Amino acid sequence: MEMTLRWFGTPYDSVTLEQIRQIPGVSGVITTLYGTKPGEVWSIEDIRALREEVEAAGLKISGIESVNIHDSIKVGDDDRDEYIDNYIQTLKNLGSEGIKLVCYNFMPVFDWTRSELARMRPDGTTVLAYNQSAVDAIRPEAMFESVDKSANGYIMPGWEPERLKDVARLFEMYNNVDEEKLFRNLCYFLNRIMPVCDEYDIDMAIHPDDPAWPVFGLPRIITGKEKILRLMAAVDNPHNGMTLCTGSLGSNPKNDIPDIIRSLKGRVHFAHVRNLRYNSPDDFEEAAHLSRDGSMDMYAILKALYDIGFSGPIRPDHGRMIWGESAMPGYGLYDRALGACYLNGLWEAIEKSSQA
Ligand code: DNO
Repeated sequence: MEMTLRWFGTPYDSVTLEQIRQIPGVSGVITTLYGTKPGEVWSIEDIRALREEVEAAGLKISGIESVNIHDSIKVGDDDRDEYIDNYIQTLKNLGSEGIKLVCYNFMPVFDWTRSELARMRPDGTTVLAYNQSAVDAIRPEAMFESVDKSANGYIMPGWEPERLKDVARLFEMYNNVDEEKLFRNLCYFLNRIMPVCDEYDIDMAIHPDDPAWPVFGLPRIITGKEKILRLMAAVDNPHNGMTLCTGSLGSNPKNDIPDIIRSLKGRVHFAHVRNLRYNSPDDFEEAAHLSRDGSMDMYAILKALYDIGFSGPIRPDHGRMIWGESAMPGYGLYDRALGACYLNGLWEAIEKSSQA
């Protein structure tokens, strides 16, 4: 296991590489070329400049989150092959710069969805939260505006204003796309990119849908154990793997996360570990990483990762906003640093007690 922190790049993040380097036990960042649009080729020069900046700060690039997928690929439009060719070129460029892990998602239109980006908790901290009735009551356009307005001036991942300014057209693209078609399009994409992943030893790590059910009537396909295992079997190559995101899978309390982890031995390439608190079947909010602050057993989750021999990067996920910090919601320094220390502590205890 390698502890990392997500970092959006100097122009986009309030957190610096120097700060990340000072978190005990964090040796790498998970980063991206945040200014690129889905479908563009990432040039070797841009990738190299990013790598050199990270390395100059004494860290390494442990993986990319995300190389986003163009909607034409998700929908299966006539021009999808051109966009897949571009994706393949990006993978080759990443591979030749020594980057071997790519996190992506296959959610239509939006990436993750939350109804609030700063819900106040009794201790004065704020967290991201999801309320189904609030989501049901809002149009997607209004949702975008509200996310954009509450993002403290940052661009939230997956909510790029330029792509989403025409939400209605994006929704139209998905008119004839049901779960089955989306699944087939995902397999088509993966089958086309696997040869280059084999050649450059790149692990593709699909991120689960967040929340783990359809929103705004759009299909969602990476929501639980059965569907994940179906994908692993459909493209049965070890480079086709998962980002095990506890907060996303865990949005549905019926998902038994340690069991899902154990069923995915060899296919978990990356882990996002964070806790959630369920308030009602309709409502959850994010919590501190500590088990007793939320509804998940973080020890059981890490123990399952340890038991399947997980050796990839792990990162604390969304943190609370604490100590007056102003940052991209979920991505401040302080609470994620606390999360990294807590997860490192749990891991050390698991490791030592397993070897005793
Ligand atoms: C939200 C993140 C997601 C994730 C993508 C992966 O904060 O977990 O935006 O990065 O779904 O492609």
